[in-house]
Amino acid sequence: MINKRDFLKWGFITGGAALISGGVQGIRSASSQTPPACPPDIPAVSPPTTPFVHALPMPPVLQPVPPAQLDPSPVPGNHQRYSEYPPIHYYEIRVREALHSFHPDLPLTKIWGYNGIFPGPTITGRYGAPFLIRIHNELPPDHVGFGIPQIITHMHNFHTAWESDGNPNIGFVNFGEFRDHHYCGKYAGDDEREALGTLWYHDHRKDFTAPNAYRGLAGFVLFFDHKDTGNEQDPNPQALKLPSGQYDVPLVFADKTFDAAGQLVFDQFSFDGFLGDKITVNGAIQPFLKVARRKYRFRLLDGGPSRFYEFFLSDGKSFELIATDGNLLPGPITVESARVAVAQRRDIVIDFSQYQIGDRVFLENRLEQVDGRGPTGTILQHGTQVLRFDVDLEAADSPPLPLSMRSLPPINITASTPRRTFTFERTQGAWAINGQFYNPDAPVATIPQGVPEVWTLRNAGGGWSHPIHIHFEEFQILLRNGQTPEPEEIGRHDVVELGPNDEVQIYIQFRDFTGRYVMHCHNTVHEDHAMMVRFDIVP
Ligand SMILES: [Cu+2]
Repeated sequence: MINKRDFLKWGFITGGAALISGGVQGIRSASSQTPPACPPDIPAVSPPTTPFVHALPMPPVLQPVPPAQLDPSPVPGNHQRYSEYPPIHYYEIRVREALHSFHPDLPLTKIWGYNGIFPGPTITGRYGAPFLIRIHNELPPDHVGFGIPQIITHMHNFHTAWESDGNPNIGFVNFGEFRDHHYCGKYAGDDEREALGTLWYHDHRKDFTAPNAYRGLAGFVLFFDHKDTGNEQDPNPQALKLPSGQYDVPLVFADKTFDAAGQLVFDQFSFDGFLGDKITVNGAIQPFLKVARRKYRFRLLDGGPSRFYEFFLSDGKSFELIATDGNLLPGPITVESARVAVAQRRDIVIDFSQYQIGDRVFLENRLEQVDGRGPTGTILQHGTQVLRFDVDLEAADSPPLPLSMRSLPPINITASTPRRTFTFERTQGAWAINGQFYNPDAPVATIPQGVPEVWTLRNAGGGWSHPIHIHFEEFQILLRNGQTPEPEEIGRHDVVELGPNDEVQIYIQFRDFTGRYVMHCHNTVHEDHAMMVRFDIVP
């Protein structure tokens, strides 16, 4: 079950690093742990769990509340948006500590969840329908252990005015308090080519994003419009008729480590990043999903904190990539794997009609990663099976995938297009951008609204990978290491993987709203240790 290399690694992790579990701080000894039963790419301390004995959970859809319940709204900066984009729907979320079952073999785990669940309830909406969410903090104020019971919620990467964006420094919500977030529900630049479908929300509290999100503060946001309608039978001629309803399945991957009592373990003292030894899918360790012989849309999300994934079907069959970071591609791309860095989303369509009833196929992560630095670059022959599909029944299929989905907005670069360079590096044991640690009081760039820019994002090396996230607007990749991007990267993005020594050139513009936004590494441990900049958009 365990080879020498793994044992050494395991011994190092458990004996050499100070781990914090369930609010108790201390050094864990290897001898007190159950030997790992998990794949060799993961240093293990969690108790063993039986694979594929429980069904994949699906987070419930958040239901609206009567508007009167939420008036008057208290965020001053928001009032100007209300008249322009009056909310049509109102929601309320309570952030609570609760008990959660990650696996029937484990004792119940204390988590933090939006409405007390992980993943949080799925927020759904349509372009053209502004909405407001009131988020209450009901976390225990006397909390002990990793994480801080103070929250800021970021809806990643909705096109949001800055005062509702979840800026990591602004509007800490303490126990008993709430904050209203107002979402205009508009396309960036009022351009339907800029629609995003698969988004997510998560905690973004400065310095504590990694532990707070690791405790469970993450959920999906699914947005629809007249093309991506959420109805595979939609008679509207513009509708893309993508698999919908029970055949449209969001999947959030989050790796976690558990102690013998089933409580979450997190290493607060490694700035490299944190890897868990159990990969959870929608809050379950190695679940199964019964599928019909037809097409399914899966929305893959890497929920972090630090692991990158490359997903394959265990039998090597191909599938269709249809969206990157929530942006539908110009057309489906046939791929054998889907790679997701922390916070990235990849929408794929798997056609199970190629299987027979009774067949079983696994979703497998074959990307080797042995520490928080990032993937080693090796694609394993046999990776970690994270989800089993059980082909179980017949069902009517959705129409064939459309050949064309959403065209890309144009790129307009001239000799006078402003250019900026950002270098991501390790400095003094922490993480810096252009040699500076995050300073929320000083913008590194003051950017004129509506002017396209070309940014160069450089990884200064050292063997680290950084998934770089820019708030508010999506970008297109012009060049990766001097080459035009591979087909999988031609779409619009809000996170780009910056591998060791990579240099990526992007095209971006900031429209519609002025204000304070941030760019940061979404390895949330790097983010918490200062790899973030503030930029301001000015009229
Ligand atoms: Cu990083």
